[in-house]
Amino acid sequence: MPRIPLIKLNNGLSIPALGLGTWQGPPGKEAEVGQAVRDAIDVGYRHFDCAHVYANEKIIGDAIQDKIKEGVVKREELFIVSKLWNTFHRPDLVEPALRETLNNLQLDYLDLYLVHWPHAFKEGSNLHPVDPKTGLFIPSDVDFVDTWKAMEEVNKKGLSKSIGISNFNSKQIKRLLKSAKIVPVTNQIECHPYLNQSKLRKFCSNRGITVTSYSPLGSPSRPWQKPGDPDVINDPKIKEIGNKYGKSPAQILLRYNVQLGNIVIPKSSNRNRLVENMSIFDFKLSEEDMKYIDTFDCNGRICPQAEAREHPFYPFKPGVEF
Ligand code: NAP
Ligand code: SBI
Repeated sequence: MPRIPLIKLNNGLSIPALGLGTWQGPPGKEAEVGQAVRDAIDVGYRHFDCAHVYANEKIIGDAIQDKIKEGVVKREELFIVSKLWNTFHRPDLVEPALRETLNNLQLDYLDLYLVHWPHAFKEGSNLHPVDPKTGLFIPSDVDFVDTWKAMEEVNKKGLSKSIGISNFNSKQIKRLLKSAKIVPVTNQIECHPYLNQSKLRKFCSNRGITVTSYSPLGSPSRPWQKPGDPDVINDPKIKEIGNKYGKSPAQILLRYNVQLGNIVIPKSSNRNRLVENMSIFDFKLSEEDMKYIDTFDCNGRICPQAEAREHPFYPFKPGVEF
């Protein structure tokens, strides 16, 4: 079984450098994730990236509980991550949202809880409140600085051993750190050769914040993909590098991310590809190849959540450098 190295967080705890993504894209595919989590635990995954908005935490919880009951793994050997959705940013909603996630996952603590996006949506039972006139998400005016205070409280209560952020830009992190008592352990952001995030990675690293890379394979089955859109896993240059090392394009993309120093969370529901994706710790890309892959950077963002673009806290506004 390939060994997955650990990365030290700024609070002394450690996270496996590779975890399983559990966002399944289009509705109707939620059930697949249960088998994927069972297979992943069997083949050696210990880190699982979940979120309330993926609407599958109960299925994942069942799979984890089965594997604990079977004696394959103990709770303390797992690293379970979830995320606070945008409709629960109001400070009084943070602990109840986390408790609902814990209930679904059938756990009494998380290893890491993230603020999923810096911008908040109108509170209520609709996770995606859209204004029919504009097609844009209806904002809430909750400030992420206030949300973070409530995140610090759930961390102090032991409901999550670590806390972090996702999709925050450098300006937003600076603002958060001005009032934060607890520095986020990670910023989970999109990262792959077409968007290698060199500035934001350096910025985070200088502040003791790790980077967790999402969509590291370019999210080839994202629901909004159109012909001609960026498709990094099918880039012939990546394939050619793979041929040189006797590795697949996915393994080159994941190894690139790991060598940047990032934690990486590819999603797969296929047992062979689960093994393929974790078999990346037995080879090293040369400095020259790392630099070559760095040159593929082309601002190729594939996960912009564009329907939030008018929100004052939208992180990817044109003009915000990184
Ligand atoms: P991804 O991991 O880049 O790509 C997943 C896709 O690649 C799936 O269609 C999968 O299909 C395919 N795949 C997996 N391994 C493969 C291989 N070895 N060869 C060829 N194809 C392969 O995309 P993602 O799901 O967008 O990102 C990963 C995770 O990051 C998510 O699941 C989620 O947990 C997290 N995420 C977080 C945010 C955020 O806002 N914080 C946003 C996006 C994603 P099969 O399943 O059929 O193998
Ligand atoms: C969803 F559950 C629905 C839509 C959606 O679009 C943006 C990307 C995202 C997200 O916010 N986090 C993900 O992992 N995928 C998502 C999730």
